[in-house]
Amino acid sequence: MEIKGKKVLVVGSGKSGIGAARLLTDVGAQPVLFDGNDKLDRAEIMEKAQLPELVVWLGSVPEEIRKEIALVVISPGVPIDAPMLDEYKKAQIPIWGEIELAYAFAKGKVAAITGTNGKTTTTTLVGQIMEAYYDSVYVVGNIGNPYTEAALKTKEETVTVAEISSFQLETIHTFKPAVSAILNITPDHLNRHHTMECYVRTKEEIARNQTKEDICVLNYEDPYTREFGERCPANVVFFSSKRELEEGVYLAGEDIYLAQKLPGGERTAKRLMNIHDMKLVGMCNVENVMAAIAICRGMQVPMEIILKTVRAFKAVEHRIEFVATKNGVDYYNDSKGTNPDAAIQGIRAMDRPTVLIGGGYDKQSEYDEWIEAFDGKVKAFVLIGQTKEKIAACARAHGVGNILMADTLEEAFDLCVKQAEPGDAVLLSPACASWGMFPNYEVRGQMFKELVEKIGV
Ligand code: UMA
Repeated sequence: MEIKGKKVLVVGSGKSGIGAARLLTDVGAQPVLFDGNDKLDRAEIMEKAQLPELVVWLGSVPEEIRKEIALVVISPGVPIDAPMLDEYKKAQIPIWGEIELAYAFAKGKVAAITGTNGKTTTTTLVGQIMEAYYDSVYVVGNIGNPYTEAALKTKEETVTVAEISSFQLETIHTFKPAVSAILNITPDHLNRHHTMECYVRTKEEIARNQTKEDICVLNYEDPYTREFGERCPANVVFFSSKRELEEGVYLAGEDIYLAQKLPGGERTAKRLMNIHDMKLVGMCNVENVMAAIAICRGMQVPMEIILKTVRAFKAVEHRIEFVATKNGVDYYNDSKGTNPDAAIQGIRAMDRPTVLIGGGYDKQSEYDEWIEAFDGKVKAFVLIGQTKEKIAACARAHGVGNILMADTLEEAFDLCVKQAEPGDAVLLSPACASWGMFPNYEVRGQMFKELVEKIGV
């Protein structure tokens, strides 16, 4: 689609909307930036965008402008079924996501990673491996760097590593990664996608334009992704933490192996590394590493470079991140535990009595499995946010005692400090998004870390 000179409505004035408006300006289109929140400050948006000519509308867009729109580009936070999009759908105006817009102007090859959990760790690791081998590498997407900010800098030899959320997958049309990966699929964002089936289908979109010349890396131990392997249009490479695979990357004992079929049909299995040779902890990270190995092999990176980078790789910020020991108590920031499944990994990684902070924005999740995973380790459970009553009721039903309520993270933190004794851990792993209390999980995690640093000062 030729968009030079055309009016393009960009919905959402966050990182994605600003990235999209900049790219559109650079390619000669006329972006109209719209945000549904009329309380925002126009001057602040203009300042962030650094586009003096940018047209910004807050709350609503006048009808005469709406009539001239040739393309709508939506931010990930805007659902595809948002009522404001109805008139454009009716008029058959194309609606793209920010990822689709970036892809339309980007060059080179893409490795795209999705999954409910482990996306950020895997994307960061894959990015570092690519950087160790290729000269031009961009790491973009849900990780916090809009793809549109990088797209026009890419060249034929560029490798783009993209973390892609289900929100972003709702609005791709031609996006075609050379290698895609779905790490796992467990319930999340059901308020947005309505049903689990819809959420699973949205995740599968990552491979929709791939062919047998492309690769899709899937988790053999996840029932949804294993089943998708039978229908996937790409050449599937499985990884498994539970069994020896005929072909793919798998864990046997404490060693990671790569099994391949040779052209003559003969199978070879090569030991790649011991899991204690890496700095990451937890089975979820062993799975992330196996996926990263499969992805990078699919992108033709030599195995010795992959393994060298894996061995040196350290945990990502906000993901079961050790902050400090204060008065004999270890503090961990797992603010990225934004859904029950991620928070299960957080509590499982603790090996001592733990004071746990949970709760936040309500994504209509169920908390039973998370609370069952406490395994008697949670000595005090401090709850915050919109979900605190729902989680408290669930915790009581599972026999968890010592449940404390707080209105703010600061208040919750003070309660934790009082409850924790030397030898204990304090863990922020909320099982909920931060929205409603914080702009994002990074700000929540940062505040937690600052509170830890202030202890005893
Ligand atoms: N808005 C509207 N109308 C709507 C919804 C939102 O106008 O119907 C406006 C809001 O008023 C706000 C703006 O849109 O001003 C925000 O847009 P956004 O929510 O898409 O946020 P961005 O700042 O553009 O950040 C997005 C991702 N956010 C979401 O998916 C909610 C970021 O992922 C991502 O890093 C960034 O693009 C760059 O690609 C964050 C996230 O929480 C980390 N992702 C979820 C997750 O990981 O679970 C999916």
